[in-house]
Amino acid sequence: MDGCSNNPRADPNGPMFYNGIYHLFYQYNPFGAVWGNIVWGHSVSTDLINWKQLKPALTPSKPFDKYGCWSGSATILPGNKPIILYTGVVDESQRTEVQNYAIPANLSDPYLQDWIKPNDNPIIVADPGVNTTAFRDPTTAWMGRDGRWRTVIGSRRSHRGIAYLYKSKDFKKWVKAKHPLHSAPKTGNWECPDFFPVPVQGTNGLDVSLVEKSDVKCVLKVSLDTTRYDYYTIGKYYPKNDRYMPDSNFVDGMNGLRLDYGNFYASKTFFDQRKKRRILWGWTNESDTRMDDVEKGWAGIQSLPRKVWLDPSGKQLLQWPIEELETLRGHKVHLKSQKLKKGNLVEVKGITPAQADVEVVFSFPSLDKAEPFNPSWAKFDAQELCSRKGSTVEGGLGPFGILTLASKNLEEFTPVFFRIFKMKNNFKVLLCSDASRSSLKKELYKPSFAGFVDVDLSSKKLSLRSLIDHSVVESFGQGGKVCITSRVYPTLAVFNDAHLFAFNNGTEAISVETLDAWSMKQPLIY
Ligand code: DQQ
Repeated sequence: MDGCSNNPRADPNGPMFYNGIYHLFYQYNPFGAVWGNIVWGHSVSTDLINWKQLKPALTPSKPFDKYGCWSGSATILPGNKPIILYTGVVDESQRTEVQNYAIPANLSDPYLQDWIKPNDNPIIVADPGVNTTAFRDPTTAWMGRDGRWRTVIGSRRSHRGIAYLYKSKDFKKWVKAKHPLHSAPKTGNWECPDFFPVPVQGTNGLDVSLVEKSDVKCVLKVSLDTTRYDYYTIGKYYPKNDRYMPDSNFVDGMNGLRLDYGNFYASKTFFDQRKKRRILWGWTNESDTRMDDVEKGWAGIQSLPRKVWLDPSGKQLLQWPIEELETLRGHKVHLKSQKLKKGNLVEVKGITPAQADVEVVFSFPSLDKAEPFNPSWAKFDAQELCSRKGSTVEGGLGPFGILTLASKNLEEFTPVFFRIFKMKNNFKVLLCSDASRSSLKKELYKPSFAGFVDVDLSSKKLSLRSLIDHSVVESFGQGGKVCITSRVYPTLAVFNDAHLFAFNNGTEAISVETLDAWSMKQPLIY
């Protein structure tokens, strides 16, 4: 799938909290449902739920951004002054990329509707030897203890992905650091890098200026245009030589950890000073065709805002939908201690399944019946395994989970489920969000997205939360250890004809310990 062919609303850009208002900018084509004419769309909110759409903040108009205002970030400078760093495309044939800045025209306008792109732009052009067509997406800048600003720009040299580090004393004159912040062979272009600190303990977020602190870990996320997924490593930033090193148990590139195992790309975080948390947004692109998008007149949505922090194990990040989403919860139903034998299907009635929030805890009496993991499957990644095993192929322990956006007679359904495999010395837990049966429509991308959940099964419990909203199912396995976003386009399971079930197709009976499901109200988009 080429996500780039249909991203009129795409990468989140420059998220920030400023004077009581949340700002979200995004890559946007104001003239159509396909990618092109890229401007910075702009929306504001006081609660991250209801959004007011404003006129675009940045549009191509100057020689330094004539062919596109591409992705970038916001930084709040001392004196409480926001500034945007973004990529400008300066010529069409060569697609030369440069970095520009923009500042609010009127700091007393609470919405910061007008932005000035001063004429001393561009402020960063590619140094000799740097690939000018892969030189983009500057990060939120931070000031080191030496008083110099730093920003990271994504790039590549041949197949080596590179995060260039640029430094400045005044935010205007930038110099490339001696070494990149980080780079890795055979990973391809690094789009939309994101670099931020996380406390070793607790769920709070930190301002990016704290990357130098000794008691924090740092996260480097890159978006790989070869696979169009977002990968991250966790490690340390070494101020002495201005480099980031992933800890030894992390790998760069496509074999590394993913923020989301589904439709989720070009993501970006920001530090929310208001609630001392770090919030992540990703671009959830469409899985329908370009023609469908033209017909709909739009394409591309933002994921739900997610709080992100370090798992106590230090081995991965955790993500959870921001608590404000719970204000949209309406009518609730609750199931308890519901036993599901092989083949059982229980409908969750009394809520609106096309727009719902579902939280489930499953339990099982033992792990004995877990299906042995065939060594020949070792060559499969989670997605391949999910597409072979699916939700209907009988297993030992699992598949069990929920069927979202299901039509009455199950002609269509998007199952989100676990399968547990027995390995030599431990277990492998697969979480799938399988779009393969999601729609009777043929020309759709219907992947069996999946990830492996690193979980201790001694409690014999697994938990799942899925947020369902017509064409999107965003799932969080085991408290946000594995997140999967699927875009699906049912033809029968729509509005009041959509159903929600809990199911088990494993030989071991399992129990729905608790299931809470809410109808979700519509936020205001105005
Ligand atoms: N989208 C932008 C680029 C970025 C890409 C262009 C990622 O700045 O690298 O619309 O989706």
